[in-house]
Amino acid sequence: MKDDCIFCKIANHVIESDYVYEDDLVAAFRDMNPLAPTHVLVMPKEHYETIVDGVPAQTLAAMVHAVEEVAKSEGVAETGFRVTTNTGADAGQVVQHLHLHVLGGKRLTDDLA
Ligand code: DGP
Repeated sequence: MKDDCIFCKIANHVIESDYVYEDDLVAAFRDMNPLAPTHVLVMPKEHYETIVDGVPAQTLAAMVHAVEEVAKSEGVAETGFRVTTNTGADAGQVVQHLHLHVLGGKRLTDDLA
């Protein structure tokens, strides 16, 4: 855990949040500025800055599993949803702790770029 990282603190319950899924490796909680009816952040409990920061395969698999669990529990697995991860400055990454955005619950726009 990185002491000055807000997502480390939330993922490890140093600060509590609105969790929707959790296991040994991963936590998922609602984004504080939701862009869609479902906007959940899925992240590892260990600190990695981005998806290209040497994340172990087991952790990546746990994150994908968490996406499936969240999509099902949020009711968007059938209707459709989007998974994104902002990586670095050009993508506008604000929090430097790897996280996947799970967005759904409405018809999403095409403007990914
Ligand atoms: P980005 O790093 O660009 O993927 O954006 C970070 C996202 O994390 C943004 O949608 C807002 C959200 N966020 C930032 N700080 C907190 C927080 O303390 N709690 C929650 N629930 N969400 C946060």
